[in-house]
Amino acid sequence: MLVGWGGNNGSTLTAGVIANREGISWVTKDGVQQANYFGSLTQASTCRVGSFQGEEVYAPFKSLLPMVDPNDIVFGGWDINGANLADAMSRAKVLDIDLQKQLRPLMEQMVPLPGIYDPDFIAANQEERANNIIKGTKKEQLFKIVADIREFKAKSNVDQVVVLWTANTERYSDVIVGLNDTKDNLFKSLDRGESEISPSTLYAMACIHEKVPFINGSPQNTFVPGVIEYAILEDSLIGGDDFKSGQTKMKSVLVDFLVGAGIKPTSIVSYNHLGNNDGMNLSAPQTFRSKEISKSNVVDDMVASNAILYKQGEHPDHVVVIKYVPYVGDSKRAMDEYTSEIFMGGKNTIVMHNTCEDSLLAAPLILDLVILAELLTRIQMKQDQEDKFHSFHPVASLLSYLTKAPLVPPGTPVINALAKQRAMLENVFRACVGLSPENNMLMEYK
Ligand code: NAI
Ligand code: DG6
Repeated sequence: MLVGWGGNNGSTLTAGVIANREGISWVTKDGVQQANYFGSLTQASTCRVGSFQGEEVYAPFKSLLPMVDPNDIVFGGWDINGANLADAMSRAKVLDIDLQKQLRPLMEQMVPLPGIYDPDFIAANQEERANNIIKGTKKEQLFKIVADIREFKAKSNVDQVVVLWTANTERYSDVIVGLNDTKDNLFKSLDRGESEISPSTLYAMACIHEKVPFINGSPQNTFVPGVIEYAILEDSLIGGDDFKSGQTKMKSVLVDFLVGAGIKPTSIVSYNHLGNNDGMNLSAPQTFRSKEISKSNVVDDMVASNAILYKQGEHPDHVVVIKYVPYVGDSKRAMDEYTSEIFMGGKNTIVMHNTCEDSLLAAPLILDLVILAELLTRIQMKQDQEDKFHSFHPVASLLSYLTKAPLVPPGTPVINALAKQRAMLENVFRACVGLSPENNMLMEYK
């Protein structure tokens, strides 16, 4: 169930999964295009499983462990706008028209449930869109979401529901002692109808209540301390924050490479412009601030790893700019300049320009997050001294590869370097099938 189902990401993912399931192809000016899952870690990447007679052997990532097949996913969800998914797809202007025409009859009947709308948390420019909303107090809104989840599960007959937030970026909630700092205070605040409880926090609480995994694909602090405590007490999976689709993914590779090579990045300047509804919402200072925070902390672990290059507390200049340019629509432009100090006082400047449909990058990540979250609820572990198996910690740090600001259990290091994040996932999966972690020593050839 997607929160923000009728948005660009929600409609693009739904369309993409249906197109794959139905084996749809469509005509473009470059020829016939077949539906695929490019960009999805689970569906389109492979893992090395060993070597045989000098040949490296790779297996599809999705075949390592029993994972949900996208064809078996039933979509549902909420949106504060009542457009059906066919109209939402056409409003998004992401997919080719020949594909849209084929998908329309399969998507017209899909209509989002009313969502929780609070104009204080998203940009004022979203007001016109809000025509499908849940009325009532905060507590009534939360329990309407609970009822929606139960009804969806019963009607669709699925084994498990996973909820993922791909709705508009909210402003940060204030974290205040007595308000949302503990689970008990959060519930008391809910009873009082405190205005500082955001819609995304209400959806998260409803999911924890139902023990349904909840993933936050946007940058805001949905997971205030009271929510994290609630999830831990209920052992209900939460993951986030903010899909890591393009610019940040490059950053978490490039800076890792530079710092790992003994080169010192001293200035990182990242510009974006885009013209979709996400860009319009981010044009307000408070929502932009949420995104600025999640995009800015992504090199901290790499910088901290090299005390030869950086003194204690030293950090490269890091600036993030996002501008709304309606004409470019979903086709986001990301421009980055990395300046580094090299040998003997020299300077090295790398400049990158990336143009891509933002939602075509994000949709496969959503699929991965949902499939992996469901899988993580089925894996159990125990250490030598423990007598019983238990689930992983409910704060799902294993989803870090897919998020810009990985949510990790309290007291756990945050890893942003992309290769380390992938290795964590891959090695845990290998362990589940009795393979040792990939150490890249290649001792068999030494
Ligand atoms: P969008 O604006 O097209 O879609 C968001 C949808 O959420 C809209 O249909 C809106 O009506 C709905 N909505 C807003 N508040 C809601 C609420 N409280 N309950 C239910 N529905 C609500 O945006 P898009 O492009 O789909 O992006 C979605 C989110 O994903 C944004 O927060 C964006 O920042 C984040 N994101 C997107 C990435 C990408 O590459 N596309 C990458 C990283 C994050
Ligand atoms: C402009 O920054 C819009 C955002 O929603 C981004 O598209 C999104 O956060 C993706 O960011 P990145 O850094 O992963 O490309």
